[in-house]
Amino acid sequence: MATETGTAYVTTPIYYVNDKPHLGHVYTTMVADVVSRYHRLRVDDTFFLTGVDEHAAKVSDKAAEHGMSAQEWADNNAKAFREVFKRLEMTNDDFVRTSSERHKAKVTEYVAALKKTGDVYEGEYEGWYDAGQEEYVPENKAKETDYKSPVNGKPLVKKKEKNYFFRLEKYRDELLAFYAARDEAGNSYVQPGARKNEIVNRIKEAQDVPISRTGSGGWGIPVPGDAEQTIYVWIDALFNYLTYVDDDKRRHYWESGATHFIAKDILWFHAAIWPALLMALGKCEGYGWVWKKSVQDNQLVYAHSYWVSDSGEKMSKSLGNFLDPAAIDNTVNEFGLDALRYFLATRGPLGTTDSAFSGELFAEVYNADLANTFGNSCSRVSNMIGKYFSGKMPDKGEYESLPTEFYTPINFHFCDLIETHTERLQEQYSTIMLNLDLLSAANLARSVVESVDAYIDERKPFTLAKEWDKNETEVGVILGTCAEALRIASVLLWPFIPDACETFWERIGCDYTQQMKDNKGLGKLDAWTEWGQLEAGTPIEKGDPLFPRYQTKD
Ligand code: ME8
Repeated sequence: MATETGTAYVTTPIYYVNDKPHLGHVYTTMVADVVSRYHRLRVDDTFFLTGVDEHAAKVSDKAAEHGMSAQEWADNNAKAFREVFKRLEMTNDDFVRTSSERHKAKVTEYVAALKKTGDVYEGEYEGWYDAGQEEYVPENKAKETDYKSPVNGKPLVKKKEKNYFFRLEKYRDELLAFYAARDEAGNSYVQPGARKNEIVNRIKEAQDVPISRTGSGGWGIPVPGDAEQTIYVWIDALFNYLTYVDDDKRRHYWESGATHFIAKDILWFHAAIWPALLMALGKCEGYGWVWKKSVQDNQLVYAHSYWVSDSGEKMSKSLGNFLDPAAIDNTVNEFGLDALRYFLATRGPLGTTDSAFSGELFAEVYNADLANTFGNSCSRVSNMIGKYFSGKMPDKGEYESLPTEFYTPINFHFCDLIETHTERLQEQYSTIMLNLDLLSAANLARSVVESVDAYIDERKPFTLAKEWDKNETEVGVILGTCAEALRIASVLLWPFIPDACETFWERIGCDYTQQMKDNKGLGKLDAWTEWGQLEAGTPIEKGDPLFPRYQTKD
């Protein structure tokens, strides 16, 4: 059965520009990048969006501290984010800036529409405000944490404001029904599923939320019809997922159901307020598309855990304990971009446990998973093909017609490899990828490489080659099979280590990189994982090691 293909929309949070980017931001964007690359590899028409969130009070405060206008400060830091993402070869299709005219105009339209239906109304609000997070904390939560910020521990401030509200309470039942329907379909809206109960309980008690503030000094989007009020930064920010795809060319991405990657800190906004806003907007004239069935069925929020420092604290800008762009740059210079991408995607806090970033673990994973596995196996096989077959792909034969001794239990590794030509492997990989289990997807691809190594160790082509006249065919079958299996592994590994895979493809005469360029960046996962595409006689280049082994310094 061929894997279903279609359209994909992948997003990251838009990051505050009060300061420079750090590992946390790079992480979420990297994960979203790997997933976007997977979608493109399997021919999905993909849109990957990241960007920055500018209209926060902490941005204008920080700008004032530095004697700059909020816009100048935002411009500088937006540039820093854009540069880091470019340097890390993120494949985002656009970059959100909430100070862009496009975004501001659309948000104004959405809020005006919500005012018209009465889901946004004027009122007064008093509550506990977390200035660092720019959000109100409900009374019961505030009490639990002794009226301190659950994120940075600073005291919460009692604040009273006249402002506009969103009727979240009205959407409680619709939200709960939506959650239940998704659970029933076996496709939880909030993932990992372990995070869901807390949200559902909180929805049951949800009250209307303020969506505007006064005294922003003009930094923000004015509430339509009331220039004294500015749209609260969180509402402004959530709408980015719509504003950048709200046109005839891009709307189908939204309609396919977005995959929103975030960390657990901002889950409430994405898990409750965001779908409720969509439900409300979907009822406004001309906006039925924002909450159509395909969105309700497929949109999801994946909330990962935190990178923490060695002492277990969350890495954050305000705490000043983050791995900054310079440190990230050093890591890339030392190990290569593929290594960083691979490490973040496979050893990061994707599930429900926090991860500590350690240089030691990084080097260990690099050597074990990349240098000693894929890198070494590619060198080993191409070196032997160079030595025994003058650098030409040997004839690996048709596995159906090979001597039966190849099927004995002793040769189980060979059978493993042969199975790689079936659709099973590719299907398994796709299922895992679509479950966003990146470590298992990478492990599955690596298991093919491990089978190659085990097969070589078992059959010992280097020993067989000593009696060349007798064993030439067998050595050819072994090495040809290995080269073919490595080709398939490289296709599956491409979202994680694209640079190395593209180099390898060039060396084995596969024009996949060119094919992707010619096809709007889309690959052909199904076709490329079919067994038997390396033809006998194709030149196989040796080249330098793809991942030179890292020697630990004392
Ligand atoms: O919250 N570990 O922006 P933000 C893992 N503008 N991920 C981390 C992290 C860490 N230690 N620190 C940050 C905002 N992140 C809002 C979002 S979206 C409509 C508006 C990542 O700059 C993670 O993705 O505080 C987290 O959710 C995000 O950065 C918060 O970035």
